[in-house]
This record gives sequence, structure tokens and C-alpha cells, in this order.
Amino acid sequence: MELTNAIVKKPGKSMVDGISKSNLGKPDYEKAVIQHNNYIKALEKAGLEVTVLEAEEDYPDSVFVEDPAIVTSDFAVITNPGADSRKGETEAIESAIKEFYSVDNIHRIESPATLDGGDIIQVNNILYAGISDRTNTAGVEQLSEIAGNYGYKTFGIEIENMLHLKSGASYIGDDTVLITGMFLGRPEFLKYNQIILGDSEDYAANSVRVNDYLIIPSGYPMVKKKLEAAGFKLITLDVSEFRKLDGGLSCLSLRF
Ligand code: CIR
Repeated sequence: MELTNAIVKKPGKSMVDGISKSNLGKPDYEKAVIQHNNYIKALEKAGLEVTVLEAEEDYPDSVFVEDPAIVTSDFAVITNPGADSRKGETEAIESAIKEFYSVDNIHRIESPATLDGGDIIQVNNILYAGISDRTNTAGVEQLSEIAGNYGYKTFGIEIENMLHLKSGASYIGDDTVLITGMFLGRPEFLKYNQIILGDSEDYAANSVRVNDYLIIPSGYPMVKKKLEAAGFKLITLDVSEFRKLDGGLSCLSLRF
């Protein structure tokens, strides 16, 4: 399905205080701004019209706009992010989303349910939902009910040792998933072609298909080779400063 729009948000200077378990040190704000601009250019090259929201210094992680919402071609869901410091990010995202969806098609995850958009992998009208430190079972149930009304099916997948489901698995179009070893043999993904990442390249699991292009992080030559051999048209981007905050390529935009 052709994607036409993206929403991104500029990184704020406060990003240096974002949540991180990576042990890679603090991000460099100036460098992050350059990387973010290149990210916008890549989305544009892939054919998207990009809405760029202003930075919100009160929310250090708010550059990761994928988490406070889920967007499909039929409906949008404003989530209830699992991290307390991120809950307030939904307000600005909801205003942005209202420009594109009718109020009847905007839904909400309500407390005590929590859900981060980074836990959702969409394959047409199937949603795979990671049950993680951020997304609880109630969150998946609420999503399932909302999405069910539009004919979508939702499947929960328990995950461990990673932030979000999409930290370890992506659907990259053409019936193909890009997965880390952890998801090898998972029944949910057996029906897809699988490209498996070596342990040292796990981070590249968070890659994004946008129309004809697959955007991957730079610095992962083995998977790059495999993807090229499989016929994917690649755009490679350096997102080192976002990686320091456990964030990847998909986290930086909402695409619809
Ligand atoms: C967080 O811990 O919430 C942020 N530092 C990183 C969020 C990354 N988002 C994503 O994978 N969708």
C-alpha cells in the first residue's frame, strides 16, 4: 500500500536526558539534528510529505513519535506510553493526527492499559503487538478491540531483553520479515520470508520500508549485503545519536 505522509518531531536539546539502557553515552544534540534532517530527506525521497513538529523540551524522548500513536490507513490510535515521563507526549501527537484522520477514526488506549507504538508491527490488516516493559496485556486487548472493528486481527507476542517488539523485528514488505535470532522459529513469523540478522547486527532489525525503499541504519554490512541480494532498494542512514537512546529508524516517524 502506497504511503503518502509522515509525521516527525525535531529533537530537543533535552534529548540528552532521554531514557537509555544502551550504555553508549549521551547523544550529541548537534549531530542528532543533522541526522534527523537526513532522515526527513530520506522519507521525502521515498515519496512522503513530511509534517515536521517543533521540538518539545519538556519531553526528552518526544523525537520518537512512533510510540505515542499507531497509524494505519483506516484508523489511528493515541497510545498510553508505558514510561511515565513519556505519557504527556500524546497531546501534541493527537493534534497533529487530527489533521489527517476524522475524529471517529481516532481512538485511545486508556489506563491502566499501556502501549508504545514501537511494539506494533503491521502487516496489512494484521497487527503483531509486543508485550513488553512498556506495553501490557490490557494494552494489547484494547488495541485488539479497536482494530477488530476495522477488520484487523491483533496477536500478542511476549518479548524479553529488548525495549520494543520492533527493536528485534520488522516487516519490510514483499512478504518478508527482518528478524534477530530471538524470533527464529516464532510461529507468528514462519509464514513470511525471513532475513535473519547476525548477533552483532541486531540493531539493524529496526529498519523501515517506505514505498520502494528500505531505510536501514549504516554500519551493518552483512545485512546490507543480504538485503541487496534479496532485491531491496536501500537508503542507508546514520542514526548513531538516536541509538544512544535505544531508538531506531522506525521510532522517528509515523508513516501512513
Ligand atoms: C525510550 O526509552 O522510550 C526512548 N529512549 C526510545 C524509544 C524508542 N522508540 C521505539 O523503539 N519505537
